[in-house]
Amino acid sequence: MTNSDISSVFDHVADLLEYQGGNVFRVRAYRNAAHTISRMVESLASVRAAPDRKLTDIDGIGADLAGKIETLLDTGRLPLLDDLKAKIPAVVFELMRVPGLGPKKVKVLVDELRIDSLDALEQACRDGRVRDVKRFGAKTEAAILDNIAFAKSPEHDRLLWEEADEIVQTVLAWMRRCAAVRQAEGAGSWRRGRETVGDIDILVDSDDAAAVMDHLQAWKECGDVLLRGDTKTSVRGPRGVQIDLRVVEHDSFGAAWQYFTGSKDHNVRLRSRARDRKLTINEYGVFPLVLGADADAKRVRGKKSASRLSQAAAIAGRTEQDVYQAVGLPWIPPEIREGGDEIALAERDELPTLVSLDDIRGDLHMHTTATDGEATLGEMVRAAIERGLAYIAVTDHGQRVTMAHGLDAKRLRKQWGEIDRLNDSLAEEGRPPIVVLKGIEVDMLEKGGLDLPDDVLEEADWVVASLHYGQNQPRDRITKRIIEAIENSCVSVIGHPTGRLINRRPAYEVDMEAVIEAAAKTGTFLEINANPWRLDLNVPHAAAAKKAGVKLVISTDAHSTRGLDVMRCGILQARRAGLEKEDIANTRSLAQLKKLLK
Ligand code: DGT
Ligand code: CA
Ligand code: CA
Ligand code: ZN
Repeated sequence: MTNSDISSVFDHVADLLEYQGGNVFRVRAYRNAAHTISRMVESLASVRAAPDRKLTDIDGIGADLAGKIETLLDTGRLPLLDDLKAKIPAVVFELMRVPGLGPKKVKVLVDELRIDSLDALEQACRDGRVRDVKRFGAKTEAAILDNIAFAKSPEHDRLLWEEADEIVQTVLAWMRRCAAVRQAEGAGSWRRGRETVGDIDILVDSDDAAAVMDHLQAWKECGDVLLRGDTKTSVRGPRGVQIDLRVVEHDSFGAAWQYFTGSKDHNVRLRSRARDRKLTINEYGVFPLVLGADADAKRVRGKKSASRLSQAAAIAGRTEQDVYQAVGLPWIPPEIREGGDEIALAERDELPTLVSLDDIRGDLHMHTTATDGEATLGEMVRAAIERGLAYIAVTDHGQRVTMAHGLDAKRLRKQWGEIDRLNDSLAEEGRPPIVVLKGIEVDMLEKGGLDLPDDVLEEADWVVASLHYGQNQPRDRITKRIIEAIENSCVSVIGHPTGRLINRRPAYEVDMEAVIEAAAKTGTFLEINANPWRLDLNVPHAAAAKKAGVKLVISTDAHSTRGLDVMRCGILQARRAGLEKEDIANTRSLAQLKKLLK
């Protein structure tokens, strides 16, 4: 079990104990442990294995929790959680998936309204019965109704890309240990870098499909086998995710990789292009279109003999490049294979040169222990140097974010003093390995304005303005707050401009067109927040910003040193929006970035 698995088990336990009305200190202990573990850099397994370390050295982990961690590491289960689950009706889990419904509210709904399903809750809201429950009211009722629609959508029951990536990397590493495997790769939505992934698609080049499928089933993380055919098997992997494994022959690998990477829309368009050229494309290769051949291919699809038979006539199939070339196209990056204008662009040789991780020179949004970060200023700077960054901006929260002990002018200036001294000492060693910008993440206040005065912000090198409070305000109010910040000459960038949290919370109501227009007019940047839960701006908005001439900033919003590593998630998002190096401000050198600043 990974740290995040164990963290979510503890979170789950905390929820269920809270539902039962358990001891608040016990609930809090699980909650805190979950939080700490989710932010640890080292894996719990390695802490446990180290001879000179103990699990109980970790903040908030006493002997009892350490024992539970060991049980989880050894068995992958926690008897306490199983007990709790057995005692609590299933509807509770269903209801807790609704954003904004915690264990306490769920308990009231179940006890007082005898709610026994999500549908029943929806009906109760429609009937106006929820508003009469103590401490609920009409506004809460309306919010619950909205959030039920959100929770019900299958769109919100998918893995985050980063979670899927962890599984993909582990399963590929395992598959590559099998002697029968010539090549193993990931495909599907994971390869296209989608925000979320439904199931995981793995492709293997091998002559011995049975041995390859046996190897997958021998993986210690392999759960139920859902299906097993001659060349395809589907199994349950970690977190219950479905893994589809397909085994193909060497000369078909490129065709199969192309086919199973998708998207479906992209493939449909590619096939119709092939047809225009008297060709047919399938997962075995590209073939001359002869009357009846397609029907043949359908009839025999998936049979080994059939793939051999069709290979005799294949004009491409070994690599993806060959497949695209056979229909007169350059290779198209997976992130833009969504059935938009990518084939037209490829045809005209106008595919964008998508931004890549290597292009990034700086990270302009991060937190330290001065507010809600886990690492000190020095630790963050060192981690940024290790990651090869040329500059960073330290952007702790402004004073409005009381929960995070936000900075007032005095504490902020004190931090900036530390940053000055740090830059000086880095410069003493000759060419400084990194430059640290004096930044701040100010809050756009509910009533308008920012939570720190302009005379303070004028001293900053970099100002992120974000909207954390009053997210339920009407659309025009929120839009006005954001545009006001954009028009403030001190503000460099708008942080996570729509506030959405994937699978958890929809974006607030905002007129993005007006925001983009104002950003273009004033030369304010918009953020692509790289945190895998946020990825905010989303793809359509980021593409629209580019079109309007707005520069984007890809930032990690790191709250720990490990948090700096999510930059790659933001890069994938930018690539899917078709963004190039030129469109991203933090691909510039610091000198160029400063010129670009308004
Ligand atoms: P997901 O799993 O919901 O995140 O999305 P995908 O894109 O990974 O979809 P999945 O796993 O159903 O299929 C993987 C790829 O295989 C898909 O992107 C295209 C290809 N594929 C699957 N089924 C079909 C099909 O019926 N027709 C075509 N043209 N392609 C298909
Ligand atoms: Ca898939
Ligand atoms: Ca699949
Ligand atoms: Zn932040």
